Amino acid sequence: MTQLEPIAIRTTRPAVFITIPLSHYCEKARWGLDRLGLPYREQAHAPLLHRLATTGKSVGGTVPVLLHGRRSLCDSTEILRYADACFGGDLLYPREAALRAVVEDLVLGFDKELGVHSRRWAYAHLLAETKLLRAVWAQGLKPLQASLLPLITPIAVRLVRSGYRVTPETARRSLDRVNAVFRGVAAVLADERPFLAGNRFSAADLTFAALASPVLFPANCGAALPRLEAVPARMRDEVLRLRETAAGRFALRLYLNERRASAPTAHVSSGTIG
Ligand SMILES: N[C@@H](CCC(=O)N[C@@H](CS)C(=O)NCC(=O)O)C(=O)O
Repeated sequence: MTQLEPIAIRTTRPAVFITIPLSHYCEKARWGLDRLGLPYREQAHAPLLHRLATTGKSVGGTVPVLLHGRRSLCDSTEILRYADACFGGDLLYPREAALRAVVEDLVLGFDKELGVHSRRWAYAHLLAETKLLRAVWAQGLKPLQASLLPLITPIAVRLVRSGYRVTPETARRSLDRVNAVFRGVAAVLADERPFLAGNRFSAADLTFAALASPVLFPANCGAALPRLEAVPARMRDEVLRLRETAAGRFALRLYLNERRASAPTAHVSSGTIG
């Protein structure tokens, strides 16, 4: 794995990385930060309470948000581009223009399609499992936020259901969309290339694997996913099936070979109200 010395950022204090630990978009950004070794301190939030930290920073108050020096990056792709640039570029985003355009295109496509549909499908199974969800949402929180979870969970469940339009019908359609993305990825990989764009790992591979994590539950994943054994059988069966597809195997291989653990400076702590 390529690792450059972070010359440009050595003097800056660790970035603040605002997350909901279950979020796969947060996992996407976290993977980039970990891979490049950009020092950060993760500030974990319960859903709803994250708004206290993100409102006025990101469009719609979403996570992840990265605060670094005077910069605030409010979207997972922006964070990947920024981290890459901090280390001189050409690590997650190829310097060569045509190849970079391919990577940008793939990332955008996964953001808009895979990320939305893998999340909706996963929530369709998890929203009914209130106890499990609450335990997952509690991971990484400081005691005050964790103590508010019993109060917040029923409201957050309702908001997630309506905000992401989670119904049995939309969940079925979302699974179809995930399957279609997986087929597309399998088609790209059919010539036995090792990565999606060019012959080395890029933001495209990272984004695919991270945004597929809610349907694959990869070992090594930095998101606070429940244990696969703890989820409803119908969800588990589908995860096991997707893991056996060519794209599923590819994502699991990326997690195994390309996802190293969080940097030693990184740790989950709670947010401003914790
Ligand atoms: N385009 C954004 C999407 C981020 C996103 O949808 N984040 C979700 C968590 S997975 C979120 O913040 N949801 C809570 C909210 O909308 O307030 C990115 O890539 O960062």
